Amino acid sequence: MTTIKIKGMSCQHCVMSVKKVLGGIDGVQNVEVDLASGEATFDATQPVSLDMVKERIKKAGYEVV
Ligand SMILES: [Cu+2]
Repeated sequence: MTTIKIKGMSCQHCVMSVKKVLGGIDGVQNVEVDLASGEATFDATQPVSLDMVKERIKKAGYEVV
């Protein structure tokens, strides 16, 4: 399981947006996003580039810290 910390989420809508972004990445499954801690966890069924994850989160308006 991979855990990343995301900055900029302020409500459930943000959580859904981040979930959608992560869930749209090839090989990413079981995405969970916690608003209170700002943490997102997911399982990767194939190697997932963290740089790519950061880029996509950024495009959605949030930041991986
Ligand atoms: Cu929001």
